[in-house]
Amino acid sequence: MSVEMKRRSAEAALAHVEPGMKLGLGTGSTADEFVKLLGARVAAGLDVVGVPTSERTAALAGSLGIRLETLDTLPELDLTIDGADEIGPGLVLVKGGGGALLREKIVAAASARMIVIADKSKVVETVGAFPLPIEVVPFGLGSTRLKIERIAADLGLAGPLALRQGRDGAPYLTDGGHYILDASFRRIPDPKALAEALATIPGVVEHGLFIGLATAAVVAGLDQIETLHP
Ligand code: ABF
Repeated sequence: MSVEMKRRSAEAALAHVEPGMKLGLGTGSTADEFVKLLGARVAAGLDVVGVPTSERTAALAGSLGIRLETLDTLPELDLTIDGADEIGPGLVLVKGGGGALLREKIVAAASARMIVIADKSKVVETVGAFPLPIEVVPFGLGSTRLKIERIAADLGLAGPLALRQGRDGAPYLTDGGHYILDASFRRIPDPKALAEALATIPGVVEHGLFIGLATAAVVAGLDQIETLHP
């Protein structure tokens, strides 16, 4: 997606921000566009406070003068704006390509509303073409991987689980110090069943299926912006 389309989607979401709001700030290149636009509004006098979903977003938002808090001081937020890797029917999302899924989900769950910003290419009929990020504890990786393969097989899903690598060739570490397995199931016809099954595995910290969290998605096409609802 062009930066221009990301910006237009972010601009449309910015229209939902009101003075005094407590905002969840997403992660990723589209969320970055939102944070930059928000920073400009804050510089012009808008009074809001943000809770970032990653160290990366915290650094960007802080550099733009956006006042930041945590969920310890602000346990309930008004609105979270975040990107997505896939947007399926009912606004079931796949997220976590940027590695921030755990904090993104905690922040989204703490928010009264979540608006997803994306371009039209992220909208899919069935989620799963984008490999599903599954955040796992490093301890017991082999056992956790086997359990994921087995519960997936029970649901008729199969595909490689790739341990995400960092730039240095070592396993990628999330902000929480966990690994990510990227599961290439290609199609996930029943995301709810998979989400429930993954939640039963002790070594799985979280997964990138966001179900029942997004309240709207602002999707930028080439020449129009569409708002989707669950
Ligand atoms: C975050 O950023 C993630 O959950 C998702 O993986 C990613 C989308 O990135 P981009 O906006 O750069 O496509 O929202």
